[in-house]
Amino acid sequence: MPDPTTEPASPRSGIDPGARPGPGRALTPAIEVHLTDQDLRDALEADVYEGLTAPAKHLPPIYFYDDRGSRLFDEITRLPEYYPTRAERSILENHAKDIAARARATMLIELGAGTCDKSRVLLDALLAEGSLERFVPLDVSDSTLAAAAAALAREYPDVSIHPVVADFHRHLHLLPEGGTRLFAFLGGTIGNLDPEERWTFLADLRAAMAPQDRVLIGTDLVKDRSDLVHAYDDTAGVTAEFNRNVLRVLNRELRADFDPETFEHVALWNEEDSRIEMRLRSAVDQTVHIADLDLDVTFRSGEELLTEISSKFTPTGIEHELAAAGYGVVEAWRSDGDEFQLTLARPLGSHAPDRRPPDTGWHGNIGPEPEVAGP
Ligand code: SAH
Ligand code: AVI
Repeated sequence: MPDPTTEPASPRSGIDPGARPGPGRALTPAIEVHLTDQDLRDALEADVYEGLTAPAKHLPPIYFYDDRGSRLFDEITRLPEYYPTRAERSILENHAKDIAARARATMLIELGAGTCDKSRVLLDALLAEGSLERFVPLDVSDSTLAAAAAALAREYPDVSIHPVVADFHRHLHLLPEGGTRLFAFLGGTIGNLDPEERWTFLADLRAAMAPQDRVLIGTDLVKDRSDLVHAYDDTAGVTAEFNRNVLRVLNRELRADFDPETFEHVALWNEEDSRIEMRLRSAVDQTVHIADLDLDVTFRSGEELLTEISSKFTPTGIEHELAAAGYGVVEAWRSDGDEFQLTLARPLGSHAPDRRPPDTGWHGNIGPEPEVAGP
């Protein structure tokens, strides 16, 4: 997201003219931009107006990730309570060779790549496999992406690094084509989508995939409620700051006058929908003015604003919903303590299904548990 307090490492609104493609390329890779500042601004205005005038107030999680929000998320991944990053990394470290052998990808495309920390494990394995030519990290956060791409270009001089600023809800059909592609959607970010968004995302991706392409999806698994809640309510208060950061984004981008300190961080387990919900609870009766929308928003003391869902899945549910969206599971791997799963899937049939199948939640317990490779 645009952040006037920091100078982006690369221009957002077009291809960096200083970058040179090909082996031995310049250290600042060209950035392909499908999400301009104006697009993001239009979406922000529409989402904030809709979400804050709804009877149950809500905001989409995409707006957490300005420069500060991306840094806070990076801090979260190192917290003792936040197990998903460590669990996913351990699966990658144990099985990246196997993933690379099965995918044989010439191009790795990572959706919601962030700092690309874990991508390196996949890049190393695909290089060792001898197939990799190009890495395409995609993210909405331009400054994080630019910094990650510059570092990767230095570390992997033989790989063409091609960063893309885009929205994975809208721009999957615009991704680079050709060769054999491995799409990676790591971190459990698919859990931040509600069931309908997930199905649309999977169907859009399926439509963009060629028969030889594969997708690797990271999903957090259902587990003990207290471990889940602690992961989203750490003692150092980093997740609380990450949660409140969305209010700072609204203050800066839309000239709102939220006082973030008057909103308490809430992380609760919604058993019925199998998801953690992050909310911000107003500690007082208050009215917030959003100047750029010419909007006053009233909060009663105790009223909550839903800022993020983080769905937790079962292996069976994952397989079932992938099948419903036109994918077959190639193989799935779980972390030692069964906290997290990585699933490698391939497109089935000649094209994706064109309408939503009834009632397919990823957390549904339908049918027997599938075979999962051990750690
Ligand atoms: N994949 C990394 C980062 C996860 S954090 C990991 O596993 O650690 C989620 C990332 O998705 C952030 O970098 C955020 O900027 C990005 N993101 C969120 N919504 C997005 C969207 N709609 N389109 C593209 N990127 C998005
Ligand atoms: C990016 N995403 C998978 C994180 C999650 O766990 O849902 C975002 C996050 N929110 C709070 N902590 C981490």
